[in-house]
Amino acid sequence: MTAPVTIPEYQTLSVPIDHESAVAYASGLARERAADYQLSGGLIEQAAVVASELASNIYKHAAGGFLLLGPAAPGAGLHIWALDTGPGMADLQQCLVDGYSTTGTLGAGLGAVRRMATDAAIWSRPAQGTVISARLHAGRGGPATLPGIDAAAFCLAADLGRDLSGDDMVPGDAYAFAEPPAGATLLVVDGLGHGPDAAAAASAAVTAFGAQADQPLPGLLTYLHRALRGTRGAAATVLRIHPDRIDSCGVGNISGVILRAGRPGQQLVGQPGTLGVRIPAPQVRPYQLRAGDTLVLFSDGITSHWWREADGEVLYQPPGTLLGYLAGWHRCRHDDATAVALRPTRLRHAAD
Ligand SMILES: [Mn+2]
Repeated sequence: MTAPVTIPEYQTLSVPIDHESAVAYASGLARERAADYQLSGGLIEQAAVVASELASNIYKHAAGGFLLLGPAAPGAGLHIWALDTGPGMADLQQCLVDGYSTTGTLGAGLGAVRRMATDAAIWSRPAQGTVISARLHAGRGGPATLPGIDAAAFCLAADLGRDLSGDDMVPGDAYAFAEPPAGATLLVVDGLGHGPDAAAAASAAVTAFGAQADQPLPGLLTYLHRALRGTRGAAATVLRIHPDRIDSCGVGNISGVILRAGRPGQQLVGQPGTLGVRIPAPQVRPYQLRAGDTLVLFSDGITSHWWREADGEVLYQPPGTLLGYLAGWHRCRHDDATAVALRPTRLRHAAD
């Protein structure tokens, strides 16, 4: 018997729906995680029903797929993704209406998902597959943090096979949000390599970030660098969200891209270096992020320049379905994979 593994709060769990028993397993796991993420009573049961409907959908109608379960970051709540590589759905709006179904129970299941989730969205392409993103938030109207910004995130551990000890399934990546008076701040970190030593470096960065997130970004990155001495080291980017721009400061291979009007606009530029080992004098770079733009930060467990292969339509997707697409179609399974997407939903700066 292996020792129970402590799941970091930022970790997203992946459940392959490859057998009928996976439906009950996914539902039970959603119930557990919903409690971990401060959902209460009725919402815990609703999370279990949503996971059960989505998983049984995949089992009955898709050639193969999986559920992702993680925090509805930032803030309290559960984010469930259903990803399948089946034929896709011809008419999405119809599929979200109870009673409509192309193949038996599909429509009814999705209607229940839409009613029970705080928000639910679907992206589907014939012959490619389907992403369903469903979030259950503790409060009405979504997360209390990051007002005016739709945000989503996942952090998946490398999938190295079934024979590993539990520790190897802890991600060597991490992300964290903080809301200091200086402005909402985000960390994405990738501990070198994968496995327990990478996880220790990533976790040390999250702890240090929580303690000093109110610092100016160069000071914050330098603090993280010192906190990671003695660890294996990490790549990391810290972002601060201002009303009229986003400031970014990072070392190593955390990538970022801003999608504007369905096209990849700017890519975020970092500096060479490794936190905990050697970093240059940190530089802050400002970027414009307008209402409707989407900023995606991601570790190297997501294929670089994924937007070049993406169907143009997917680049317009909101953070939930966009990240589901990345996790389903652009993830390198042998490495930990983290992505965070931010989209301002209203104008935050009158002059812009
Ligand atoms: Mn990596």
